Amino acid sequence: MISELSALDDGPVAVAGWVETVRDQKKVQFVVLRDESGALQLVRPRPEGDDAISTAISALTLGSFVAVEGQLKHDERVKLGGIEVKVDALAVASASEPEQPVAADSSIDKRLDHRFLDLRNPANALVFRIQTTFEHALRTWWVEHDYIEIHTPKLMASPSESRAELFQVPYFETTAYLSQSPQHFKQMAQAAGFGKIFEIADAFRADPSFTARHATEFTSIDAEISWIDSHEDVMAMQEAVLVAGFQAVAAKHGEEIERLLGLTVQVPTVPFPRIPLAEAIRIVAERGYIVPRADGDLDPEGERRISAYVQEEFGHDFVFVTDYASGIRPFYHLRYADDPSLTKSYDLVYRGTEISTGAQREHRLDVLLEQVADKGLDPAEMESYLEFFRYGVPPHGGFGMGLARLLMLLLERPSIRETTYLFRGPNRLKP
Ligand code: AMO
Repeated sequence: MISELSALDDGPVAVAGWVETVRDQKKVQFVVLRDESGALQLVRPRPEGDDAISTAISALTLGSFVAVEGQLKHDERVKLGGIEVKVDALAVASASEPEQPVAADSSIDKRLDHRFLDLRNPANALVFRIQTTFEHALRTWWVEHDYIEIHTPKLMASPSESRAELFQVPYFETTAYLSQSPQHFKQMAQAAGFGKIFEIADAFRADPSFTARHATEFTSIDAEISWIDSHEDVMAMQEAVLVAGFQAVAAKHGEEIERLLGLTVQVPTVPFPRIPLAEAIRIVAERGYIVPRADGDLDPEGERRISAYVQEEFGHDFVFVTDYASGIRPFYHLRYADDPSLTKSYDLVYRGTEISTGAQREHRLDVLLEQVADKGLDPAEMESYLEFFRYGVPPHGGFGMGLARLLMLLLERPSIRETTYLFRGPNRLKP
């Protein structure tokens, strides 16, 4: 790998990568070669009357993948890492067409059309190294805490969240739905006595919006745990696992993130601030913003405002907004015994945007059936879900969190299009 060269002594080496620039001068030819680990200057003094190698270098098109043998030389004057390789042999594995369809300043749509070229940009590829480290850290935390990893089906007989935003697919003689969330099956794992589970997998929403934070297919990070006293236990677990993820990213990529993205990773402190929704609405109102939603939920501007308040007041990037009204929460959220108008639930807002929803779930079948009726839902349609509650189930709760949203906010990217490997939206199914 190119990144390994500087540790080697001068002498023969073999490297491979794609051509980033060519400076085809009269006396000497320079090529910048890049692989996934870094970039390297290749040099070749031009022989009188040219030869096969100098002709091949002159003919190189940007982006072509080439393999090179040559002599490594340390030289402080070389800006790119203080090393260069003098070319002895060069083979083009696969030539690029001469015109590259995208540049760093192309529109995001153009870049996504040619995502594989866009991802050759080291800053764009770094997002997915960070994602790998982050997911690995979460998974490690859960595995070390005895969680079971589950893989739930994405083809469903009934909607997993609501009838809205639902993709239907022909399924032999019937219709299937694409899973909007593993909600049902992570709860099933509690009825199965698994105790603590997690899943990192795709979720689908037929959401027609074109915002920076909505996709029709996204990676959802989900966890569910038994024997909780309230949503507080879920929040405590979620903040611990997030800290593990942030610590791992800061340790492994902190320097590269500074260099390529100009950002410092802030590992959050625990506990994250918690503010009941009614109080959050009051705080932003006192600070001049009346949330315009009739249903009493925070709108995106309200989320930004409460985050700004938390940042000023507590110096924290995260806030758990808790105790949502029953009217704006799904039927499965557990309601307070002394005030059934409120649920034991929360949204996690990070730097002004909701990244997660969590709650204690209603595990008592009789109460659950009342809440199903209260929401005007048809219990017959939910029979296979309700079945999980007929033979005993412990008190439980969990959360779902959008991976791309979190990365967008962490890395200060303008859209989840930048932090999703291949974005899917209402008018994007390719590549
Ligand atoms: P919710 O619907 O709030 O909750 O989704 C949880 C989190 O998933 C992410 N998300 C999305 N990301 C990108 N594009 C979308 N269209 C999109 N929709 C949702 C967000 C959001 O906060 N079952 C519950 C979770 C639970 O209670 O365990 C649920 O799905 O980051």
